[in-house]
Amino acid sequence: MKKILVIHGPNLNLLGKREINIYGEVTIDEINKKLIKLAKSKNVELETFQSNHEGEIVDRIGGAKKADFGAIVINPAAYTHTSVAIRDAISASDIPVVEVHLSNIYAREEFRHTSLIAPVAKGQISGFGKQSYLLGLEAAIELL
Ligand code: CA2
Repeated sequence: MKKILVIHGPNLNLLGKREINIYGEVTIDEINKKLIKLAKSKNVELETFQSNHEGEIVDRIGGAKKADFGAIVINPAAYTHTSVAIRDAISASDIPVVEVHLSNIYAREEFRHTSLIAPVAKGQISGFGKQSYLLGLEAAIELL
């Protein structure tokens, strides 16, 4: 069976608990449940992973191909704008990576307008709330 890894970056564990005006009421568990349901309907195995630690995210990306994942969907959260380490890990991963964001990063503060990840991702989906993840997963499944 084909496998996809979904990675949630720092603070996304707080979804639905804080900053509801920006990110809405949806929780990470609800997003994961919807993703797993969509994956099942497409006969794809899905694993989800959230971390607040850059190195842990780098390790998961680096090990993804060996662990038989055919694609990654990632919301790098704040690391989108800062992490050369995550960018380099994606660049070296040898599998397609889809970048997703709940909010439209280009409609927010200027420091969010730059993604270090976008140039090494297959594509980016930004601004559709939890739907960004579902669209990202559909794109990743097509890329398998
Ligand atoms: O829109 C997105 O998905 C972001 O990746 C979310 C990041 C932000 O730094 C990016 O610029 C855009 C923030 C994730 C933290 O989420 C929180 C959720 C609830 C409470 C606090 C933070």
